[in-house]
Amino acid sequence: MSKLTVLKYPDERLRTVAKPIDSVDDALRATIDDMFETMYESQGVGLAATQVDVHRRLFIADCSEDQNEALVFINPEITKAEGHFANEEGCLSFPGVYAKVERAERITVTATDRNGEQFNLDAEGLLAICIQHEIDHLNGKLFVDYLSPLKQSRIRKKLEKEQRMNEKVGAES
Ligand code: GNR
Ligand code: NI
Repeated sequence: MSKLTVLKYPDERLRTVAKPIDSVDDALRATIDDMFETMYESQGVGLAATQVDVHRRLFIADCSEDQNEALVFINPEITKAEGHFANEEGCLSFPGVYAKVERAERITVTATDRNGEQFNLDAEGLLAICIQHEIDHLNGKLFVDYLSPLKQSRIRKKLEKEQRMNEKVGAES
């Protein structure tokens, strides 16, 4: 297993629309294992393949307290969405950025798991938010897209500045 690099906003590759997966094989399972290592090491509750520059319809999530409820979603589709709910979100592609986003409160999702079996899942709370956030990633959509242009431009400037500073530190050491 190896930790993967997470693309950071405003990297244009985060805008790629991911392609459906037609077979679940060992190579895909190896990518899934690397994604779990990356997500757990980064203290994330979800990670979309798009974020690690793999443009296939796949994401993982673990919204449990003890990091022991690993979920894999291949070719996910939301089949039912009810209610509205605004919650503070973060994203591993936006270090240190948090913003309130409105989502559906309860959803039903259908997807394929790491063994190639189809399943349905009803979700609410953080898991429901996370699933909607991850499916957005697979469509090239980011949580800041829901914010005002002013907030988006502030976030872009802040992250661009931080990345310039990180590059400078990297070059010096
Ligand atoms: O780790 C994450 N936390 C989070 C918190 C609120 C709403 C969504 C998320 S997902 C995020 C990890 C991530 O960037 N997934 O794409
Ligand atoms: Ni994210």
